[in-house]
Amino acid sequence: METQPLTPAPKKIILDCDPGHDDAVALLLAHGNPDIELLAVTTVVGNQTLEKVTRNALSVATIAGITGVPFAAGCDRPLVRTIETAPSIHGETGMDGPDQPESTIVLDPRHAVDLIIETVMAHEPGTVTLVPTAGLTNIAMAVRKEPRIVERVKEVVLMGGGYHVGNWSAVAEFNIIIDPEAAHIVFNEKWPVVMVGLDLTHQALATPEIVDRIAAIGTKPAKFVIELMEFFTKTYKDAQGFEYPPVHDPCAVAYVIDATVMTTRKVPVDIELQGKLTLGMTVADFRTPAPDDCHTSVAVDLDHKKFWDLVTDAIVRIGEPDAGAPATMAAGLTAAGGAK
Ligand SMILES: [Ca+2]
Repeated sequence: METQPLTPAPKKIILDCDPGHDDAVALLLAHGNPDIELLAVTTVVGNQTLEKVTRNALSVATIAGITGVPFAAGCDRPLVRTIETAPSIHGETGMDGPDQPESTIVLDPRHAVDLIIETVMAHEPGTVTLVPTAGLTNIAMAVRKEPRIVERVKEVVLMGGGYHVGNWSAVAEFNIIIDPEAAHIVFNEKWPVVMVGLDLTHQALATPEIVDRIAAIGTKPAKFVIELMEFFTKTYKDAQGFEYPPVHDPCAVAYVIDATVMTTRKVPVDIELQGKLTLGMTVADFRTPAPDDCHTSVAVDLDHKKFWDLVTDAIVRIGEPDAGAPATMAAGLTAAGGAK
């Protein structure tokens, strides 16, 4: 019998995102968690324009001290529909609230779609997980340009949709409804798809206890998250009637780290493209038994404590990065940062 290695190899992911307050937390979780190897970060129009969300992604990278990971910008509009952004939730910058540093990180010159394809094809089959936390335009384009990625990707763990709840219409979630044709492509390819939808992410509330725990970390990245959550709390209260904001996107990263952070159920899911009232609905078929060829599953119940333990642990591990800007770091580090 082979002995098990003490530490399993980190899980390789590509994060495709539209920062975005919760995307920022997803990026911090992916960077700070030792079980994740962040291969690439790609951006796509969504919460704000491509230009804005890309700038935001680089800002987060600067704050968190992420180096050696390619960042690439992708599609600046959906496949078919006109651009729809979410300033009511994320503000005019897409990440309103904290001051954002001007990033010195240089974007990878490749289009995000090419970076996704090249990264997947360069790694062993079955080792790369795609984690989209935005509209699925880049992923759909990648699979159309290089269909072999379907066989090579380990699974697609996406934040989007909801089987019993919508947030951008009565039945549709933002990431799906902004580019339903792209979602249709991604859900209908025969790779394993885990839909971490609103049913799950509405359990990932940043309660005052959670915010206090993050504040107690005392570092600049922690302060950044607190300022994000302050803004997010207000907009989620005003625009969606939430007492505490649901922090959607890191749930998908958390699932890759430790699948026991949530329960899932294998059910067929398809995307409504025709419905006058139901465009972008993730139609989940809960009749049993699920067909043998069912390749989609949906997230159901979140272990709230385990999830936030992962997030806070990642922020603690990130510590007080020097952000690759030594000229500005001579002064201003808080004493609290040294304690972690
Ligand atoms: Ca997002």
